[in-house]
Amino acid sequence: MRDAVTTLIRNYDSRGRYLDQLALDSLKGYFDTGLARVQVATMISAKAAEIVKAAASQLFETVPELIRPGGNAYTTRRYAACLRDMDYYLRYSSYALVAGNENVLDERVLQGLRETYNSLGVPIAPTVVGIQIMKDMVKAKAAEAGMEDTSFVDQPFDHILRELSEVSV
Ligand SMILES: CCC1=C(C)/C(=C/C2=NC(=C\c3[nH]c(/C=C4\NC(=O)[C@H](C)[C@H]4CC)c(C)c3CCC(=O)O)/C(CCC(=O)O)=C2C)NC1=O
Repeated sequence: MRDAVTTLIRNYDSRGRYLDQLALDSLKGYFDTGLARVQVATMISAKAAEIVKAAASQLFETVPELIRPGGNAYTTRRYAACLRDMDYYLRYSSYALVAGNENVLDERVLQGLRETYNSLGVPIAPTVVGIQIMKDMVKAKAAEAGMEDTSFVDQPFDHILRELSEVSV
């Protein structure tokens, strides 16, 4: 698992170089958003259950077939599995936000995920919609809490969306 600082140092060390201006600018960007990253992660921790529940109901309103007979989230077990997956995406996104790096998502969440979903018939397009809804909710809550620039919140969510859909978002 890596973060913004270790990734950068690793990069420079592999070339035997001192940190240059580019490196220091990128570190400055990370530290400048550091407090905001922790604030958003704290907000996510406090409101995770609420966010997952609200995002799931919005998803099921948008794609009602999912919870009808024959839908992948139909039956209590699969409904619960779907909400649990959404909770995974939210929790690991909060880690990646603090780390300022998406490596934790690659290692812990995304590895083999498409294959698992395909073999179980879990549809990827609505999963993407669900993650997008959570991203928008987190950003809206951060803005409500008075945060002016919430653009850094996009990074982990967009990373998952990109990897899942394998198209640029
Ligand atoms: C921490 C990393 C991690 C991830 C990401 C993860 C995902 C994950 N989701 C699964 C299943 C599932 N995932 C879903 C999700 C959905 N179905 C839908 O229609 C919706 C679109 C969507 C919710 C948004 C469902 C319904 C299942 C159960 C499928 C089945 O067993 O038939 C499974 C198969 C095993 C199981 O049921 O637990 C895995 C491994 N597991 C992990 O350990």
